[in-house]
Amino acid sequence: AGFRGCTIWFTGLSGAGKTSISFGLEEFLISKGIPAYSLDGDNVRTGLNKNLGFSKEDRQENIRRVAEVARLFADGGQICLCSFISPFIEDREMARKIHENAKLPFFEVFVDTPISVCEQRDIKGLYKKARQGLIKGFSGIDQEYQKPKSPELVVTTLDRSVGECVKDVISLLEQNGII
Ligand code: GGZ
Repeated sequence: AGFRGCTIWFTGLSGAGKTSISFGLEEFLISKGIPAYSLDGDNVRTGLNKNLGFSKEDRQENIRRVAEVARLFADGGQICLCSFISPFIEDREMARKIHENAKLPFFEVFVDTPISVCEQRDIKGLYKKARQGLIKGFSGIDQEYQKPKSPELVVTTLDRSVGECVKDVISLLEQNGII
């Protein structure tokens, strides 16, 4: 068989820690000689998906395109790390289906950080703006975030370092024979 790619799909609120965990994991994998690449709003919404906003329809199209790109990366032998809020169960199921149809492993990881903590951190000041009504349709504030019902892994971040969270995902990959 040999090494085949896969996709790890991080879902969670803005500021939950998805991208930090993804970058930490990417660094670990690369250091072991395992090809990995991270996709997130910062590198996808500025280019490929710059014509998309945050309505339910646009988020769905965002997730669809990202899932197709991830499938290509995974098919090319990479571990593709996707960090998107992806607030709707139906859209995450679509991403999963796209991988299942291509017989590529797909792992949904719920980065479970309470909204109160995300809002307290408010790294980019977006929660404040959402509360003020300056941003409409913000996930967890005035648009829904649907928690995963049966993700492959739940990572809690409260009182834990990024390194500890990364280890949780490494264990998942080991248990599934990916690494
Ligand atoms: C949620 C928003 C919004 C709204 C801008 N709702 O913390 P961030 O800044 O860096 O991550 C958020 C990012 C979300 O993009 P995604 O592509 O992950 O979303 S989705 O999967 O739902 O399509 C946030 C910023 O964009 N942002 N407006 N209204 N997040």
